[in-house]
Amino acid sequence: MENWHKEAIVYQIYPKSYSDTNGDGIGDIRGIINKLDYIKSLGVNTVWLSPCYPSPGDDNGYDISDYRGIAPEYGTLDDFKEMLDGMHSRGIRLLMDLVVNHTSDEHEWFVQSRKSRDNPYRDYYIWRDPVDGREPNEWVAAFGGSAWEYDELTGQYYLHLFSKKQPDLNWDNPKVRQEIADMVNYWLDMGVDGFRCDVINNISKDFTRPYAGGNGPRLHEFLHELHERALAPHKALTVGETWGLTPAQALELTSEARGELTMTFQFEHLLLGRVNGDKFDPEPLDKKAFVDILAKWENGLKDDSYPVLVMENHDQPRALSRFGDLKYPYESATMLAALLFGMRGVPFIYQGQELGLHDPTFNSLDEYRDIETINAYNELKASGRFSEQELLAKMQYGSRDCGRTPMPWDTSENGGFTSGTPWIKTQVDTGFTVEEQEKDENSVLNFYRSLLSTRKTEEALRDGEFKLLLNENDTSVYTRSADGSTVYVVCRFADSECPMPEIVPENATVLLNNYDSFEKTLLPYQALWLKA
Ligand code: TEU
Ligand code: CA
Repeated sequence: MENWHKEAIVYQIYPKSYSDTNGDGIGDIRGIINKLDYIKSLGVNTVWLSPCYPSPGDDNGYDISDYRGIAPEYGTLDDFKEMLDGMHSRGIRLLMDLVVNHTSDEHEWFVQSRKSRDNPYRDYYIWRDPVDGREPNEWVAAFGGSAWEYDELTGQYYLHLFSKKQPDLNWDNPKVRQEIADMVNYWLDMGVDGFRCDVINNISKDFTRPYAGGNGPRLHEFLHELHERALAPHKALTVGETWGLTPAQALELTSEARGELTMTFQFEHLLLGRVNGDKFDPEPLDKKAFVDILAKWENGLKDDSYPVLVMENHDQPRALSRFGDLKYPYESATMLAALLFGMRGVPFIYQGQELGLHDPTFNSLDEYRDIETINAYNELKASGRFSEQELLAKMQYGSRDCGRTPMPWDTSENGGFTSGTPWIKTQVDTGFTVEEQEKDENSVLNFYRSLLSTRKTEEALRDGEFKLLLNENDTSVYTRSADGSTVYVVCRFADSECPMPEIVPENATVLLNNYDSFEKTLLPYQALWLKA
């Protein structure tokens, strides 16, 4: 089906933390297979699976050592095919994670590349001579330190925008591009439906910039080529992970006529609550800006592109802890869902978000596993500016591990995630397990189910036009309209009541409500979808 992305509702699985079936403390593909009926029951029709390829695990699988295999800790290729069949027979499509800005340094290409300057794989990566005995430029890696690593053996530096175990591929080399296209075809021929494309706007570097980054001069050319060689023939869906774009740049990447990507994520609202976007530097959330930014993207992409609606993934602390209110966990988690997923675009729901999870508590550095967190802690500690307590508070605020602890399935030890020792701590809070929420009609889980089924049946909520009518004093109202039918989305983004805004029609039909009543007062964190 062409354009199936407009109907997609995506559930992201982080395999390491989903469900463990063999007691090694690591989630696995058989664990996903066991949960397929649960996934189907949510009302999603697409799964994005974070990387499950062989990897030394420096960055939990985002450092791939074999693009065509399945990590032994996750299972076998046969398990993978069984999972894919199980999804397809339930009407669920599968997006894999395409991590092609970099490989692991243990990938055979890099093992060869670093051997000698004239190795046939040398130009698969980005090697530079030292400049004045130092790094070729000032670029800094996302996980700390220089983006250049010196390699004794051949006397040159290689580029790594992430950890030094994640060398960047050289997309200017046509052989690299052909290898990637062949690999993409390999998975698509197997029946995979598309890809989430990791840091994809970095594949073409802009070396004129003072800071590390992509959006380089050949980005569009590279993406169009991949589209022609692999994606278009399979009608594959792609969603680009693209930080820091403007709506105009996003349109360029996703307009249908150009044939590059289907959609791109926009994360601008996820930078809020952080001084200059620094995840370890907290500031109070600007709630008005949260809604204004979402509206800006709705309006910016309305003509020729379909937005992505996201507030959680494996790189982010939980939305309830970031944007919600722990004194109103049900009300604020459901309000955030109604606010975001009432908009035009493809909903992305990260595992555990459907339970309204909040961040787990980390008591010491050794409870963390994430390379970014551990490196940031060590860098900040070395600066001598913070006490141990302040450092731990910073990590608790921004760590990616906040979203990576295992799914709490039931109230047994380790939440039923594993019978062994989990790879990272589990936190199981009363009321926040699948088992309990299944039984509770008024759970976040069941709210997500009704939200998603309402979205599917209301024409205006699918491709209808978005219009922001009000966003002030912690109350926002927007409409979605199609073919003469209009849905009002009304949200109270505060722990206090306020009068119902006058622009809200009085005699509307309630499609969705996180309280029992719809009267003249909007209650704390109340959210309504109303049909005029
Ligand atoms: O993330 C890219 C990215 O820029 C950030 O979201 C990242 O989490 C980090 O905070 C940068 O400071 C993608 C993946 O989602 C992430 O898990 C990987 O670690 C990263 O790429 C490298 O592959
Ligand atoms: Ca396992």
